[in-house]
Amino acid sequence: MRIALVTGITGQDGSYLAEFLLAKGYTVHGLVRRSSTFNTDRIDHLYRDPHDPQARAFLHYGDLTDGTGLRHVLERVRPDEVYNLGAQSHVMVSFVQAEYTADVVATGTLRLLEALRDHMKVTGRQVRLYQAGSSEMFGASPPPQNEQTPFHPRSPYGASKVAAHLYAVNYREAYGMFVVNGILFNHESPRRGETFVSRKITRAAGRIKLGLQEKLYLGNLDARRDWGFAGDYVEAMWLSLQQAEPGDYVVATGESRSVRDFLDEAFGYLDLDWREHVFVDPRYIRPAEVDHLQGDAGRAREKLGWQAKVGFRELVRMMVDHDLDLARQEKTLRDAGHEIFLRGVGSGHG
Ligand code: NAP
Ligand code: G4F
Repeated sequence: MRIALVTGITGQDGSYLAEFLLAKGYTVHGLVRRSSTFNTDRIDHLYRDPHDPQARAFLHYGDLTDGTGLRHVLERVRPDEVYNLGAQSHVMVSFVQAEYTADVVATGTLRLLEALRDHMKVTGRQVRLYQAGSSEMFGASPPPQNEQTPFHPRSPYGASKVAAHLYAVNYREAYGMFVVNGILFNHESPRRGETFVSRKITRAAGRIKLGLQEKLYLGNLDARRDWGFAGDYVEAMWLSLQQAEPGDYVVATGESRSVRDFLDEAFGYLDLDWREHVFVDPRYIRPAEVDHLQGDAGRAREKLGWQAKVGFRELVRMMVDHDLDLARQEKTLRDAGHEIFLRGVGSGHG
C-alpha cells in the first residue's frame, strides 16, 4: 500500500487529490494548519476516526513556515510520494502580505526540500515530490505558454512560485531528487475558494437569481485565463510522479476566456444579464496584472497521456448549479426567519 503526504490537503486541490489517491488505494496523510475554527470542510467526507481499522486518511498539524514540524511529520509518515500544494494562493492577497507569501510559497518549499533531502539520506528511502507551480510564473510572457516560455511573474505570489520552481530544479540537479514541477493553469470547481473570480461570480449569480443579493463588485473584466476543472488536474499531478524520470509539465485546457466570458456563461445560464448587476470596484484591480494566459499542454498530453476532460461551459454550469443549491439553502433559512450573513459580498481583497 503506497503512502502519500499532501500539504494543503484542506484546500480545493488537496481535497480532490486526497479523494483520487484514496480511490487508487493509497494511505493519505495531510498537513493541517491549526486554526481556531474547523478548516477541514472540504475533506470531512474523507476522514474517519483514526481508531477505525479501515481508516486510510490521517491528518497532522503542520505549517510550511515550520521546518522542524515538517521533519517530524516526514519521520512519522514515511511517505512514498509528497504533494506540496500548501500555499497562500491568492494573487491579490500576495500584494498585501508579500513577505508572508514568500515565506510560505518560496521558503516553505525550500524547507520541505531540505527536510526531504535529510529524510532520504538518513533512512535511505526514495521519496518523490510534486511541487505545485503556477501559470502565474509566466505572468507577462505572451500566450500560448509552455515549458519553454520564459518566466515573467507579476506579483509576489508569482515571483515566489518561480523561486519554488527553481529550488525544485536545483534539488533535482544537485542531489538527484525525484522532484516534479507541475505548471498548472487556473482550475476551478464547486470547492474553489469564494474570493477567486470564478467562484465569486457563480456564488453571486445564484444569490442574485434568488433575490438574496443585487450587486457584484469585480476588478479587471478583460483579463483572460485558461480555466479547467480541478478534478481533472489532480490526475495530472499523480501521473507526473509515476514516470521513469522527473520533469516539468504545463497542465492546461489550451482555451482562453475573459472574465466577461465567464460572466456571460454564468449569468446567461440563469437567464440573467450580468450588466445589470456587475460593477467595477478599483479595490479589486491589481498593482500589476497578468493579462492573458493560455496553456500549451502538449508535453503532458504526449508524456503523461493527460488531457482536460471538462470544458469551459460544463465547468461554469457545474459551479452555477452547485451555488444555486447553496443559495436555495440560504433562502430557506432566511424565509424561516433566520438571520443569514452573505459572507464574501463586497468584502476584503477577493
Ligand atoms: P487553496 O484552495 O487556496 O488551498 C491552499 C492550501 O494551502 C490550503 O489547504 C491551506 O490551508 C494551505 N496553506 C496555506 N498556508 C499554509 C501554510 N503556511 N502551511 C501549510 N499549508 C498552508 O489552493 P488550491 O487552489 O487548492 O491550490 C493548490 C496549490 O496549487 C497551491 O500551491 C496553489 O498556489 C497552486 N496552484 C493553484 C492553481 C489553481 O488554479 N487552483 C493553479 C496553479 C497553482 P487552509 O485551508 O488552512 O487555508
Ligand atoms: O480568480 P483569480 O483571483 O485567479 P488568478 O489571479 O488567476 O490566480 C489563480 O490562478 C493561478 C494560476 O494561474 C494560481 F496560481 C493562483 O493560486 C490562483 O489560483 O483572478 C483571475 C482574474 C485576474 O486577472 C483578476 O484580476 O480575474 C480578475 N478579477 C477581476 N475581478 C478578479 C476580480 N479576481 C478576483 N479574485 N476578484 C475579483 O473581484
